[in-house]
Amino acid sequence: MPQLRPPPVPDESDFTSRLRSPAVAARVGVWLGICFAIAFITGLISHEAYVHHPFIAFPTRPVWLYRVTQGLHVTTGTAAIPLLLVKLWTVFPKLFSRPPKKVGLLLVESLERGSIAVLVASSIFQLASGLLNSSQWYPWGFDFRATHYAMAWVAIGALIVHIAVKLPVIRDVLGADIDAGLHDRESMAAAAPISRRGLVRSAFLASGVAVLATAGSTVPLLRRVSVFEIRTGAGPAGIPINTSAKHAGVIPAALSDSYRLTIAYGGRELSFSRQDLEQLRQRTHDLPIACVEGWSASGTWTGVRLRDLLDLVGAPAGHDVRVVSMQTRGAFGTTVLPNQFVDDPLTLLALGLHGEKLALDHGYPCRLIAPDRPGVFQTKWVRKLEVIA
Ligand SMILES: Nc1nc2c(c(=O)[nH]1)N[C@H]1C(S)=C(S)[C@@H](COP(=O)(O)O)O[C@H]1N2
Ligand SMILES: [Mo]
Repeated sequence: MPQLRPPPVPDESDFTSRLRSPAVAARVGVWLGICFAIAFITGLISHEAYVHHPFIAFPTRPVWLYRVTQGLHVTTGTAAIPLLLVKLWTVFPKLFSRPPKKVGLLLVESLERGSIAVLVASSIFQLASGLLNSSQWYPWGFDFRATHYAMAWVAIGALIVHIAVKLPVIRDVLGADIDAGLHDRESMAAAAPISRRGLVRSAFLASGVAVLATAGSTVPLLRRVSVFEIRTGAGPAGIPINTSAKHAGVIPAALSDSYRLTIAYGGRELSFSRQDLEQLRQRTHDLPIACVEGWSASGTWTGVRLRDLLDLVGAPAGHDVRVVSMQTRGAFGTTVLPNQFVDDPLTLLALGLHGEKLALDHGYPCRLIAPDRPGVFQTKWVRKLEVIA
């Protein structure tokens, strides 16, 4: 019987392309590092906007801050995907380098390789889970936000170790011409179909295309080239919809004549029909909806200032408010609005958008709209506002 042998494991020296050079890896790596740094910082900001800190209050101004940081987060994450693929391709032969014989060197190299393994795994996880999340696809069983946040620290930690270890090489190859050959392996002699410069430019181009294809969800001018972004601009009043009234299961309750908004503080409760709310003093403000998934849109909202409503039940400033919707399924039926948003004069219980009655899918009879707040907390189909003692 012929023996089945596994194919031989290649050696680093079997990879001969001139393109798989530290000079290429470092140039792509710089931009990858910049993307990761921006995504990390804006991710921390998003995390802060989500957790309700009793001591560090998330600011309510500028009203567009979360819109910009979250747009940057998703854009830099998207831009990083082609860069990471090219970088992994250039350094791939390293996987097959023979370990050094000396114990001291072996220890250093094990640490280095360990950190790279962690970096590669966490980077792929971050970019893949982020991409799926921004395309509103949640095929996993874990809490996306908690996992993506924890992995961000792992990735950034491993990245810092990686840069520190590679600094001498990075300095050398970035200080010289891309074709100078510093730190190249001896086997890198084969001709390549494109130049090193060509490969680096292609990586940047692919990254730019990925950005243009997604950034239309935040930058209106880019909308027409954003082929991946089909949600933006669709939806009543030109604003996309996240969770329709049908999906939330609120249509009968939202359209019912017996609809009342209840406002509760201490033992006091007042209730308002939609007509009652329309009789109160109306204000109009331009405020964005900025979804964590990266899309955002400006709206001109008309409605009752939240603070005015709370004054009617005698609630003093400085209290958080529980915003309860008619939605019974899903995680975002009830949210808590921190007091700095409650007391901000721009925070509205909106009844209209762009001069029209609020569409059912945008939260009719009324929805919350607060400045500089992640979209997910801009609760629609509100039925109760409860001042938390
Ligand atoms: N009750 C309720 N309100 C909600 C949601 C929801 O699922 N249920 N989704 C939120 C999310 S994730 C976003 S981005 C905004 C989007 O508002 P829009 O659909 O009017 O654009 O609504 C928020 N309000
Ligand atoms: Mo959202």
